[in-house]
Amino acid sequence: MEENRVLLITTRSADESDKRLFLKEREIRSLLNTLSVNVVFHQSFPLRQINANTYIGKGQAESLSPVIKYYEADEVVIDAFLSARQENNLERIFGVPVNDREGVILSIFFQNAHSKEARLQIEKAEREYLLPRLKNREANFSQQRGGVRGAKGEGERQIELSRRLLSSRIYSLEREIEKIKKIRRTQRKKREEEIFSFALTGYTNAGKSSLLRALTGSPVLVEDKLFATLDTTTRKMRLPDGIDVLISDTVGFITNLPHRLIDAFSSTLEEALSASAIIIVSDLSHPDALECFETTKRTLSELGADDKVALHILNKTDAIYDDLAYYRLRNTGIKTVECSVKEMKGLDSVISALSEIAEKEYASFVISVKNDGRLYSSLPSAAIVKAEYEGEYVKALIRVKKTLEESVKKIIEKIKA
Ligand SMILES: Nc1nc2c(ncn2[C@@H]2O[C@H](COP(=O)(O)OP(=O)(O)OP(=O)(O)O)[C@@H](O)[C@H]2O)c(=O)[nH]1
Ligand SMILES: [Mg+2]
Repeated sequence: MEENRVLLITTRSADESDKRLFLKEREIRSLLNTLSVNVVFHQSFPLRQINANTYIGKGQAESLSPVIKYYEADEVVIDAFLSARQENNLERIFGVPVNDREGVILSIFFQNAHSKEARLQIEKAEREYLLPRLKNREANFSQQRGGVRGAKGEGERQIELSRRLLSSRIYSLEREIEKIKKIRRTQRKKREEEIFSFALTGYTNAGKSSLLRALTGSPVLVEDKLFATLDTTTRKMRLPDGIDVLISDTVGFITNLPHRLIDAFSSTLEEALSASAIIIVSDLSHPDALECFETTKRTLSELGADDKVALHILNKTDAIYDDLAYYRLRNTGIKTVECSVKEMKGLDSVISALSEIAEKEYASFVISVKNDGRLYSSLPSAAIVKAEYEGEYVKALIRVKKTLEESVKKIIEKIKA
């Protein structure tokens, strides 16, 4: 399929530094790259004031019309959040569909959503985004064409639906998502009691999935793409001291992640963030690793999960971009370890940090009971760390989550009785 030809507009406010601007442009380009569109022209405008009708100045917008024709652009992408009105007016001036940052991120999510739950969530977010824009799009483009939003043709089909249909679909999606959430919550509650769990969080492309794969040896999708992971993937891992823990990997964060998407992914995020401990993964090869870390912390705090952050993993030590950022990231006050998943270096320090955190939640005690098999049939095998036989007795080292200590001790009393 031919790539869509995109004209990209970025803006610069008076207080933005060159570096910030460079990073912003780099990021929107890598987002567009993830969608495999072809940026045929890029225009950066100074932004003194946001125009309520056209976001950028009307004159600025009009000056681009001939450029769009010359480059035969199929669409315009602007790295900003537009209101439906601004988008509508710009589309009329440009004569081609206009997409904003949210539209771009939504399309990536749409492209990368594989599980049923992720698809439901992204469909809901997309429909909510389209709702106020529906009329405009129908009026502006009676002839539908492709575009960032329509990379899969799905955008077009949705535009054809009436507003009413859209609303009722959003309602039924909400109900379906709620049902899945309930099931997840019940399953989770049971699991939480028994096993310690970690959640890997961090900026998109930091290497969360790579880490999960390296630590657990299970096949997980790793890609040099933004938002490669949208689902929460959970894997079991046995720590060297014999404790089994769960590790989850989930959707990455990004600066200016539209709130609608955080909401949309609340069900998968909730799953990850309910972990016993949260790990932040930083990417040392990112030109603005510090800002990525801040964004992650901010997002976690908006989600009410920042108090669970127990470990900071600095990944990609093989490709450190900025020594000062590296220094600062090592001194955030959070327990920090470093690694390169690519070179398989430092993983042992990651594992010992995980052990140290998990161990605190476990209680160990030695018991001596009759060797009649009842110990093994009454307790989960993972709870029995070591057993020595002394005549008709067995002496065992028991280790369980502190939350289970009382009930396990009661079971042992019964065995003894
Ligand atoms: N140089 C280097 N690259 C790495 C390292 N670890 C992971 N990567 C690469 O970073 C890219 C992103 O890795 P992922 O594991 O998919 O990142 P993620 O955090 O899961 O990303 P999302 O799912 O998109 O949020 C891939 O191309 C990896 O091969 C590392 O230690 N060094
Ligand atoms: Mg991932």
